[in-house]
Amino acid sequence: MSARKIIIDTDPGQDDAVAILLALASPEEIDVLGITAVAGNVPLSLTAKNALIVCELAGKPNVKVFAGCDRPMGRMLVTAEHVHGETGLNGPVLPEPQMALQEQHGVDFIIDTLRAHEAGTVTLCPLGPLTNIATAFEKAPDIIEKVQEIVLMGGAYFEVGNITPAAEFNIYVDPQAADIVFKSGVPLVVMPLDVTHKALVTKPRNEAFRALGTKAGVAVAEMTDFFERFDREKYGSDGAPLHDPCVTAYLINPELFSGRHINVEIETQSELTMGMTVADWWGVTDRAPNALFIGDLDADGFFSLLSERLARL
Ligand SMILES: [Ca+2]
Repeated sequence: MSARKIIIDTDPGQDDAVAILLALASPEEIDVLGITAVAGNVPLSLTAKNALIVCELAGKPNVKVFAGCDRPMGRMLVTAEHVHGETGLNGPVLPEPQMALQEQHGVDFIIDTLRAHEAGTVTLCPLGPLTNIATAFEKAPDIIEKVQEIVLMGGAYFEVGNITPAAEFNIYVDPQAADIVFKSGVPLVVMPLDVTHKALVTKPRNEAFRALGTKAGVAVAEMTDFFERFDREKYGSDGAPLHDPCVTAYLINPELFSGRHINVEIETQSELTMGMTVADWWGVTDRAPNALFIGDLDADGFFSLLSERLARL
């Protein structure tokens, strides 16, 4: 089987960084056509720069990186420095990037790439708010039916919310964009908090990253050291959840994950529950399924895949 062509849409973010490293370390399964940055965890100027830093950390300076939208479609930008630090990549000391951003806007790159490829051959992998994807769909509706699949991190059902009591961060930041994507008809695979909170970097798992002794392995260990403090205080958990790498791990080995094909709708009206993913996990409505909503993973398999691949960088 040839490598799956993907566009990574991202707001790095330490866990985005690990997701990107995993993709770039896995050329047999994943062909990264480009990376588009979006405002989210930190403002766009930083997410775009961080995407460059991560490509260089991976030793892949030829990856094309584009800046996309700098704010959500209909709301003020909400960021998460309280989780990720001022730069979004706090933890390791990484050099200023030598690579330059591409001149084209990230949204136009998404549109042109889908138009240039045969239908059903390009997968979109959003790891942040869905602003770039929804903006591309609004600007060029002809591309929607060309998308093979969208595999995204966002939402929650059993874990409910992490930025408000009702909403997960990526969906909350741009619920309007999420609504467009979830109603688009494109096959969706969703990695909600329900599964990502099971991908915990425990101490032995973090030591395994550090023990790789490579630049990337040590940087990943230092990144998780940084945001682990936040999660330990907030959830009292054993370690930090690696949200976004669930997306790229799924592309490499979907058998690590299990879920249900269900209807998922986005709350866009109520301020109290804004950005909630209303997931019909129990099948209590007759609304048509629109997403494979993941609920569980083989955590040990996930972390051994991650260590094995990071060792290559
Ligand atoms: Ca992210």
